[in-house]
Amino acid sequence: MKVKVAASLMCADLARLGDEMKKLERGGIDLFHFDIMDGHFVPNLMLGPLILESLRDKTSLPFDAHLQITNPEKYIDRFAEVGSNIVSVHVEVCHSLHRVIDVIKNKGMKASVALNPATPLSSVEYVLAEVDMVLLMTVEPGYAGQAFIPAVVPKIKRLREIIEEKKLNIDVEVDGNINKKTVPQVLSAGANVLVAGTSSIFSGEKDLEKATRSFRKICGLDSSEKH
Ligand code: S6P
Ligand code: MG
Repeated sequence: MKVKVAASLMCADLARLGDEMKKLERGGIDLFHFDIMDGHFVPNLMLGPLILESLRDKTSLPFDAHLQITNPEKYIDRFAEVGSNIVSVHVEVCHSLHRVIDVIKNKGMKASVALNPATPLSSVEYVLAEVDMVLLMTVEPGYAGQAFIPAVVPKIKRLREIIEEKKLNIDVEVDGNINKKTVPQVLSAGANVLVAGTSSIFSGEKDLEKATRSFRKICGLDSSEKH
């Protein structure tokens, strides 16, 4: 599977998001990751569909919307309208997972299911053939800047084995404290979409384009390659 880096925009300078996106794009970023938080499924409040809408014409790169909200099914249409390309819903809050996945796909978007660190892989076993991506949280959702939960590494490995056994074509995204130290572990376990936040590209380096390029090198990617 092609390795891709997604920039977590909640970690960027929110007053200059359009400019930040240009720098990330020049540095070779593959996707823009938006964390939508409702203060209910997670304790924090963050972003919303209007942010995606206002940034949609700034780039042609895919928008990866990570819904950390209860009742995600109520908002799928809205996230389609504002130009999301991939929508992740948390299995912990979906009672009718097949239906939500259908709605996402019928709107022409890629469907992804997200799992908290302690949520077992069995929760997605029966929908695996329907999804384009599985997002494994490597921290508890809610905040940037948390410590990596190593128990997720064997879970990534097992998920990749299941995907291969079933001959499926599914991206495995990992989210939370993905940095120089954890990249080798998650890549060798079988993750291929890496969310970059405060522990990598947004760690305070002034030059965001350069930070993106160096992180891609750590991930074994050459920022000059076409994607
Ligand atoms: C957390 C959210 C994440 C964070 C990202 C931050 O709820 O889903 O996408 O924004 O993990 O990265 P870092 O490197 O600060 O952990
Ligand atoms: Mg996220």
